[in-house]
Amino acid sequence: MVNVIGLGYIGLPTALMLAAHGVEVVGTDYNKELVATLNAGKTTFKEQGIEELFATALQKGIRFTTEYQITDTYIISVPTPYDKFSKKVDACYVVAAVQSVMEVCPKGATVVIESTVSPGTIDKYVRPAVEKNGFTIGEDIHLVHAPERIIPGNMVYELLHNNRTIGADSKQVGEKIRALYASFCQGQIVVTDIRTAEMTKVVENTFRAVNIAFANELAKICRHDNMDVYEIIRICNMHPRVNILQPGPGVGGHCISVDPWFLVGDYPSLAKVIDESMKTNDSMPDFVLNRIYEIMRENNITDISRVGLYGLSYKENVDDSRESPTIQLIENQQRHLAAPIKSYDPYFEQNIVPNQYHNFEEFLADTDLVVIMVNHNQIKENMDKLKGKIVFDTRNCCDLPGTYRL
Ligand code: SAJ
Repeated sequence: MVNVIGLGYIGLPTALMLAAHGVEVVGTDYNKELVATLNAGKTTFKEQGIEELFATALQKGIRFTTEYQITDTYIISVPTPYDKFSKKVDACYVVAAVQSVMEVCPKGATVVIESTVSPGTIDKYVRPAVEKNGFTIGEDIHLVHAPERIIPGNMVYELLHNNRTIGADSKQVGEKIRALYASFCQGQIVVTDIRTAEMTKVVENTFRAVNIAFANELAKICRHDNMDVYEIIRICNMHPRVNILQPGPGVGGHCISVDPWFLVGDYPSLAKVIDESMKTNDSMPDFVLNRIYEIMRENNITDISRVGLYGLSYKENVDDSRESPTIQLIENQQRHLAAPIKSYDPYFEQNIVPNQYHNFEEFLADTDLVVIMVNHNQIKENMDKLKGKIVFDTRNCCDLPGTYRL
């Protein structure tokens, strides 16, 4: 039996996937409400294909509880927050989960850590906590790091098809866990050591952050001299060895906007390109805000209450607002003591920001300048409703004539 600890964005789909493929699974989370919701047969977030997967896993007997189970395999997928000032990862939840496992696990159990951690975290924090407990690593308990790679919006497909990395102290334990993941994962599963696995995860997200920053920097350069960044990227990408990403209003989510800071925090004098890239990405909500003021001036809009931000999530077609550029923009704008700009997002029924609308038509009726912050399918399918409005499209998804871009 596998006990999956932490039933959030990664733990829940992983637990469901294992169960759906015939592995006996118990999911544990300390949040009673979350466990009650799952036990009532409801999922806790929206994601393509998750309902069907949930139904199959329930059929196969998955259970949810707040208790840690006595078993030989644990998968830990608890959050790893980071300190915004020191830029260092806080492994407290991971360590606490490992400590709770040690209270119940039999000798020789394997603990797989899926949570993203900065390189060296397991050596620095997890091993000492285990040893302090009198456990001998490799005998009483085995540690494994199996970082997740799935992308919100396409999690179910990616769980099945992505290649994976397993970091373990011994080949034998690595192979055992490889076999467990191979119960559902159709991609290649590489077995390596723990430190390497930790580093690969952070490097993957850093690669993407640096490349998005490059696109964002190009957008700023092109804006400065009135060039079309999208046309330039499109043409450059026709070169066989060039593949530039898309500029945007900023980088959100709990991965790409966070993980690269771990490297900056740990290697401040070495991680220069990464540091500058992160700063470039972080500057984008302000860049958008300045551009809004510019477009308002150009169109004689003097009242910010006639401006509306479409999209509060960090990217298209997800209900995840972690590190959302729109929320950062609203927070920055409010520092200027103005009333908060109105916003609307079909994925958020509850208020998450002040002056949030819950009806698309009402939002449009009260808005002269629509700022597309997120290219949800809803807006792409309703572009005709923006006719007659001034549109500032930060995602390059609107082809109405006169649309302003980054
Ligand atoms: N973005 C751009 N321009 C682009 C691509 C993305 O501005 O060309 C923005 C998005 O709008 C969003 C942010 O970047 O705000 C990040 O979005 P994303 O779709 O690139 O990635 P995430 O954060 O949803 O998921 C990433 C993935 N990592 C990589 O692609 C290397 C995913 O595979 C990881 O599992 C996940 O981080 C994670 O949990 O680490």
